[in-house]
Amino acid sequence: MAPNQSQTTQVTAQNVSISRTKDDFLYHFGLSSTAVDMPKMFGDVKFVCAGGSASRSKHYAEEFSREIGVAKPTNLSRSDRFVIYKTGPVLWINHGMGAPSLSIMLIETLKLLHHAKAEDVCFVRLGTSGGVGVAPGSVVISTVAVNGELQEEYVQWIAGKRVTRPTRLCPLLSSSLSALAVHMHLPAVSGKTLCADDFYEGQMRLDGFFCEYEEQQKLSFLTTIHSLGVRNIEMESTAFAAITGRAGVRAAIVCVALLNRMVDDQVTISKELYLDYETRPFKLVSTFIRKQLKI
Ligand code: R2B
Ligand code: URA
Repeated sequence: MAPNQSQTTQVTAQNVSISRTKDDFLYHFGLSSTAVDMPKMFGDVKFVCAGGSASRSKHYAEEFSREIGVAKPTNLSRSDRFVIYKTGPVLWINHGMGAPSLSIMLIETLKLLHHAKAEDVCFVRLGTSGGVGVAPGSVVISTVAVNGELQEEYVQWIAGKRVTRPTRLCPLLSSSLSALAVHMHLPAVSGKTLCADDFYEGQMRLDGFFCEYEEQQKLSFLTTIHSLGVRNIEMESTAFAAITGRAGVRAAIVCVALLNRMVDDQVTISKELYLDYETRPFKLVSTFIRKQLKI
């Protein structure tokens, strides 16, 4: 996993107009590529840690700054859509909920890293999810991301046509994280992650405003996906895996299960337990990063 000096890979936009443009405005970060010195500010980035909520990203960044002994970071984003915190060579950026929001964040982060001429960058999503046959609090390290049709694909519609992109996570990154989780005695499992396009019907919940299936059908679906190796359900993994894979950067997904969907639909855990659970992906990923970067 350590960046191999002889094989550095610069993040490079696969769009000639971006390479030619004088000034590129990253609208959802409120940052222009010429107003700030991108190589100076972001050229050293080696890890991008992404999570859904802005406050969780801030919390993770502040905790990491304490761990590595650097100043408490401030939000570098100039827009209220996303936050960006930088602690040494690690960025903490939120992506909101669902693939469309995540895709905007990832594309603008990749463009930012392109302008910064950053090299050998790894992306990690630290998130929450619904476990499938795993106990609440388990950390699920994704091996593969599948869409609602259980295909390892992220679906886009471009010019009125359905375009599919393969979902690619870095197997070495995932297996290294799994080995570290064992070493740290964290309750972790590795398995496939189902990416749904909504929280309710798309995840076979029985507690939505609409529901046209029975409990038996929900359980049958969850049993089927469990037998196919799915261990959790969330809402961004296919886009995350496909966009990073297409960009040629390594990526991993580490999500804590807030509940076991075989048992519950409602997320009713206490605030204290929620905070404890959402710290688990951070503990694993921050330890991993510190080992990799020797910081
Ligand atoms: C997990 O939690 C969010 C929904 O509550 C969503 O962003 C996800 O993937
Ligand atoms: N996030 C999801 O998408 N689903 C859950 O069940 C919990 C968190």
